[in-house]
Amino acid sequence: MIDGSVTEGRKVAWFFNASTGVGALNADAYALFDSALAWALSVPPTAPVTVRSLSPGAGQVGVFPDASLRVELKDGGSTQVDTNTVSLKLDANPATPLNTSKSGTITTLTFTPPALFLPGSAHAATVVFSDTAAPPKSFTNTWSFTVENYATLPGSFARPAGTVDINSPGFTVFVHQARADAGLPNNTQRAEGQLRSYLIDWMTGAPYVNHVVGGTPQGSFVDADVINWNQELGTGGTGAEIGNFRTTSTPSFPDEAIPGIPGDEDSTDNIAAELVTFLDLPAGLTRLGVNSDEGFRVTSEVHLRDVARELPLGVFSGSRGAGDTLFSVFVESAGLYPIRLIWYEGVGAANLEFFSVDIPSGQKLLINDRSNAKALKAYRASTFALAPIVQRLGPPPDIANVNGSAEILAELRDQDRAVDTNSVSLFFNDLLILPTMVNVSKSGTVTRITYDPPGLLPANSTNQVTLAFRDNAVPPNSFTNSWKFVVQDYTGFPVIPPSYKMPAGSVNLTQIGFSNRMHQLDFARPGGNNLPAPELQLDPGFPDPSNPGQPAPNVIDT
Ligand SMILES: [Ca+2]
Ligand SMILES: [Ca+2]
Ligand SMILES: [Ca+2]
Repeated sequence: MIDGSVTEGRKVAWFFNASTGVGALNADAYALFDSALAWALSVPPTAPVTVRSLSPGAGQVGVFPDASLRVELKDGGSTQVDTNTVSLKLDANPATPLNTSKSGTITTLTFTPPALFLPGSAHAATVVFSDTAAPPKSFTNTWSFTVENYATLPGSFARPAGTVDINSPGFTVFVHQARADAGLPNNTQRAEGQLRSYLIDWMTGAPYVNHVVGGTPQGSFVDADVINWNQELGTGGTGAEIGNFRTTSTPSFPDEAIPGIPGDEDSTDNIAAELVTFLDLPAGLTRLGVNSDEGFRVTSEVHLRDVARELPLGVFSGSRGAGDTLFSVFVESAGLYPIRLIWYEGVGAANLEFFSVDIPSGQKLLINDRSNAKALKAYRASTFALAPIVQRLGPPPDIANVNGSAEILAELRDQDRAVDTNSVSLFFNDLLILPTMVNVSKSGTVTRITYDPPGLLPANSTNQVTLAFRDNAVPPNSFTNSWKFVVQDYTGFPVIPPSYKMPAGSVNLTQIGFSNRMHQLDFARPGGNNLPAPELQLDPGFPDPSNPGQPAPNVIDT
């Protein structure tokens, strides 16, 4: 149609029923309308066979490593897909065996690759087919997709036999809540700083005070069943449930309050929580999921909380309403694996669900749902002694644009074992730094190591720091951490030459602060608010327009 409401090639029916008046219904009109619709929607004889759908989708990212390929072809108006001509290729290799089936006008091809796709790998697939025209017409479609960058959990991370208490179901939880008006940002870095007591409250210059109510010690809780937290189930909440698991879901999982929330300010905001558990994981591919408002991060590591060694498994960093993130993990061998989940919340609603996905059925199962044999079991207690960990490195690993005068920082935290502060050695760009140049101090459980490289680090230079230390186990465990950072290109920055330095003894160090010279005109400054007009105002001054030949007076109120 000329107004573009009907596209080219589409049939159009106009009809009317002259036997009824305007606005009156006639039973015959329904049949007339139905047949007109059926006629209008029937495929025109010239319509070609088409690709109706592709899975994984064209350009899709984060494709599951165990994804199958699925293609749907649709018959045309007078030509059909010749199912004997269909072939599929994956990365230039024939996709065989290819399962082909036809139902109605739809031909469906499916292929399950014999092995998992590698983490983060890119792939191209091509489907080729012909129609039943004489002569037949051939069609080729190529598309690409990228696989999820999933982690492989090494067998060495599993807890040794007998070191996990199988009578301790659930999770060890620590919850921290900053003051109600803290306005904390939503990202992993904030949550880690808040949980590890190095996020500083600018109002006090000290770490944020924890406003969580209860716990032994304060903020420390046990959650012995499943994680299905929702702030609305806490004191004063609306009781409105959220996420995949609710009282009304099948099976029923009533939402539960967040431990310690609302805190002593009656607030449900600015929360961070750490959940530690030992998951009973089968060998092979496992799919985990977190439903969160706001973000979360899941890691594994032998000595949990070590930022230098942790293995990231899944993450959502940022703000969101209750939403799912699914992530796959390849487990080398069955065992009990240490898992750390951190979760954080800014303002508004707050929730957290931790689940696995039954891969064949796609069903979501809350972790540690002991009523379901398919659910992963979680245990909260282990006698395995945790070594001291690296909790902060500066400049952070792999960061660019670092100030050329940066100091090196490493912060270690004792866990079940403590750092032997006499064992610390630091290498900078492969040179051992003299112990007298390295500052090692210990306060409580935190060992702080700093080193200030002399002078400026070269612009654009890549610098490597290696830190080695031992703990107080008998015999001691040794640890080595290396990280790199890149210095900013400061070559174009203005340089203050050494000759500008004030001669020694010429500055009175008892007179702190600034000297100010103020000048105010009682008329509009010639040249306005642009240099050099203000410089001229200060020296030599403007002529006084009302007193020719005299400099304009300074009218500042002294
Ligand atoms: Ca629970
Ligand atoms: Ca829920
Ligand atoms: Ca929120």
